[in-house]
Amino acid sequence: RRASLNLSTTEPEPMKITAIEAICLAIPMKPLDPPSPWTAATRKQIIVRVRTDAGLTGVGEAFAYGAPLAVCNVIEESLAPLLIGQDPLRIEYLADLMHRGTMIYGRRGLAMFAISGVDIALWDLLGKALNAPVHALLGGATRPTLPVYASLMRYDSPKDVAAACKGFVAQGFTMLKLHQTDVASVRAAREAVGPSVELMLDVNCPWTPAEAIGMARALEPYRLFWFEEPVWPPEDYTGLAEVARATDTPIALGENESTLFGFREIVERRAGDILQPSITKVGGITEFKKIAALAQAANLPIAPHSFYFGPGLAATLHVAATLGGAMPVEFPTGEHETSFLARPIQAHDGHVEVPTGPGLGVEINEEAIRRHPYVASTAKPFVLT
Ligand code: SMN
Ligand code: MG
Repeated sequence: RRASLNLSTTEPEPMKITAIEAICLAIPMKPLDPPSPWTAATRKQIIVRVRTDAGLTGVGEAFAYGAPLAVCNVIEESLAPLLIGQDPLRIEYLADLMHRGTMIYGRRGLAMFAISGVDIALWDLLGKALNAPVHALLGGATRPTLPVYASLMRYDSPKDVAAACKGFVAQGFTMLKLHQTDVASVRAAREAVGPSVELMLDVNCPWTPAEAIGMARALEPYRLFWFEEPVWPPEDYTGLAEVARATDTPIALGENESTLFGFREIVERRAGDILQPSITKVGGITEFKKIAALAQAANLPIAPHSFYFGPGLAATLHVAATLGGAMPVEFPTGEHETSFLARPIQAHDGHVEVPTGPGLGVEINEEAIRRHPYVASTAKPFVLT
């Protein structure tokens, strides 16, 4: 059977999707030094596989925070029946089917995470079918490597933050993002790394706009590269716009928003300075590229959210490679006991190579699937604020 784009009615039958699998994993993290209260939650991972009658399989990644079984259920019970029997290469059409099929309970959150995972797998499949890397299908990479920043977990004290920062700088990172919510930790980080390392602060939505403005001012001496999601709730774009106007520090936001229309809201309200769409949450590669065009028209930079280790990180790199611009891609810190990629994506000197193989250019480590099936009782949810 031909594995190529086929829109003609006289050509042989196009390939068909035969199965969609969502695989929930719970892979413990290797201990961090200093330790972080967040490592337990990072064990929960989801791999998506789209199988076809041509023998080709696409792989994707979905994220779920505390509810991976729910995301896997949306994929297997709700999305798979829509897609099985369809031509996998008609991605726009299939994305539209998935968006409409989950409309009444989706649009943002777990159902959109599910769509994202399937969409990423469809792009991997398209690349494999055409023997081309995903970035080539999106218009080509602007460069072979991308700058990344080390995204630190949360630590228990300013002393631990300083030690962690020193460790990541020693590994070659020149940009670090903290997940602390206090000024003392930022001061300790700046003292530990000196003036030439860029520091970002991600507080995950704790404050009123007035409190956030107070914090932004208190943090100004430490010259943050950006201040991420300072306002509760994340979708208070009016409040975020107030904070953005009141400080010279760039405000970054968007990892909790989904879809082109969600980002249109952010852009229209001028809610911040740097957009952070997340490929496993916004609707996958298909939706991300539309958001990228919107950002370009609004003249706002994108610094992709990607606290991902597998196909989700690879997908981010392929799209980010086509964007150009100076913003770094998020690179997660911490390491699973068994990587779920056969060859884990690695950073060198603060950069990551854009994968070059067909599709996403990554391969799943089957051993991780065998050894670490999801076990609900051992996993604690993220507590962000
Ligand atoms: C984040 C959230 C949860 C876990 C790790 C990191 C974060 C980000 O908001 O990646 O920006
Ligand atoms: Mg964040």
